[in-house]
Amino acid sequence: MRRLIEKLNLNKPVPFAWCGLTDPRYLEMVAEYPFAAVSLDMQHGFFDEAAVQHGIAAVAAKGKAPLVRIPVGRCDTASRVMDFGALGVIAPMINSVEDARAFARSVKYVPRGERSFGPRHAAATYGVSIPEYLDGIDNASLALAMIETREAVEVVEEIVVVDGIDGVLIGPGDLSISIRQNRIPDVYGPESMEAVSRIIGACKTAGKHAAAFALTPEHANMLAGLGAGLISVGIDDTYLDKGIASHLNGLTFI
Ligand code: 3PY
Ligand code: MG
Repeated sequence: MRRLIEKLNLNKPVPFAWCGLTDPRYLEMVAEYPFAAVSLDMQHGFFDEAAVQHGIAAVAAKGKAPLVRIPVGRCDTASRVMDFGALGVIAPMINSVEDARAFARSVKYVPRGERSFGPRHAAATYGVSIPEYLDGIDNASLALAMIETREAVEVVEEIVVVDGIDGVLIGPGDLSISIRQNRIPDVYGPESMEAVSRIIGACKTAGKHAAAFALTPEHANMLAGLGAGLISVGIDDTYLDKGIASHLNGLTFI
């Protein structure tokens, strides 16, 4: 388990899974696929704190990095899921430098932040001592600020340089809603692509990670080509739809 405390290698694009369904056995099965990480969604998925605790343990037990998307504005939850053993936190709707600073402070310990001391469960998750955990976690953990509004794109260069922010994660649905002022998302549609390039460019310039959400392999490949490093591919619905559909497609009697 010790190797998980090491930073994810994001020098080349890697896929990660995006889960809103909470059953730990399901999460173990997802984690067995070649994903570098599995993210557990408390914003739009079913994860509450108890489910996140069990989900983190299930993902870590499979040797994959557990990431958690917290609800909007919940820096207290960011610290808590780190204490449960998350290796990264994804914060939705980071729209300003102030939002980014508050988020980063909740994920990192002093001197970079103000995460409160309570790491015994997290250290145990990785089979390391508390001093080892305290020594390694701020470097290993990922504080990813979601950039998903026009307002955020306008200050993305300032957000990415905030100390403790390890990178950003593009939320293409909300980004398109904000840019087009239309509640029906146009994920990676033409009106979003200038913002997407600007976000990835800002990360490259600052030496921070560019992560992104994708529903299809086509979008994931496009993002890898633009220089994104950590790219989610699909969600529970698509994992299940494609799997079930492929079984039913083979039947001769329906
Ligand atoms: C978005 O596309 O807005 C997201 O937050 C992805 O879940
Ligand atoms: Mg969103």
